Amino acid sequence: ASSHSKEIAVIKVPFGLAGARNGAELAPDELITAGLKREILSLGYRLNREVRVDCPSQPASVPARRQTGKHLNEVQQVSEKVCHEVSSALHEGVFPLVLGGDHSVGIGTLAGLTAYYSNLGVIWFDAHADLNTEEHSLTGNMHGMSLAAGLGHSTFNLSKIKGAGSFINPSKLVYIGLRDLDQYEKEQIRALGIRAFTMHDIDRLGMKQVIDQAINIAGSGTEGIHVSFDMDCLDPREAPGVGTPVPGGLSYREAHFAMECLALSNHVVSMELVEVNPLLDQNRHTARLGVGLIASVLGKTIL
Ligand code: EXY
Ligand code: MN
Ligand code: MN
Ligand code: MN
Repeated sequence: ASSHSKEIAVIKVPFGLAGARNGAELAPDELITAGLKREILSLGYRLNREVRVDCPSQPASVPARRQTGKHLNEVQQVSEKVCHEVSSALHEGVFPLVLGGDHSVGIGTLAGLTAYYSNLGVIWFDAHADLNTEEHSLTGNMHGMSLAAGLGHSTFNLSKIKGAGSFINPSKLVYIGLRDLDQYEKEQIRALGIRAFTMHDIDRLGMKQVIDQAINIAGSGTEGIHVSFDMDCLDPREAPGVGTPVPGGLSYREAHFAMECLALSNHVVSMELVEVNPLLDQNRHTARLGVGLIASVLGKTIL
């Protein structure tokens, strides 16, 4: 599967229990309402299927001890279902497009990708590094632990998910848009040598240099690039409808330009878009922006 495979599986994951506030569970429907399917079809893709992963909305029990991550059981259930849907699509040659949900949905996406790919590049667009372990997290919110799970650093990690393959290689992982890191996450990025383009780097180098280097790192010698797109990478003036906004983010054109370059690279094999929060949005603005960014990754051009 790659972005030239003209079949897409839309995998909706209405799960928000691992975020900082309610609302991300409403995002998949909001993105559909904002015109996602129309965009996909007008780009010449076939909608192979539209799956809605059944997600718990109320915790089955009192939240687990903070040290285990809040709502661990629910995150684990959702991760296994998402893993199954993503890996099924890949095995059929269909491009998986995962619609979160909070960013804990990314654990299941990575699990499903590693079921199929053993050497995957990942570009993680985010204000945050999502590298906390249960032990180091200051909040216990598992949307801040997705990459620790993908790399195998947290207790709950890919090895606990039925069907997942091996961990993500940190040397093939690239961040874009970071600006809100916990001390432990900073230490981890340095210790692991993860390529991290912070907002400072984007200011200094410009998005063209940043995305070219990111594609080079994640796309050279790998089977393809997974784009994990947390909408809070954008500036809150562009994307107000996110659960954990941080000032000083990507502009509208920086984000679209990055997506357009990814499309031109022909290396993108899957995408997820997470953390849209319709309850905090203004006139569906953030959802519509998310749809536009997906269209750009799928090859929409201005002319
Ligand atoms: N680092 C903070 C935490 O661990 O709670 C904030 C994480 C926000 C995560 C958002 C989804 O990217
Ligand atoms: Mn995130
Ligand atoms: Mn984030
Ligand atoms: Mn290449």
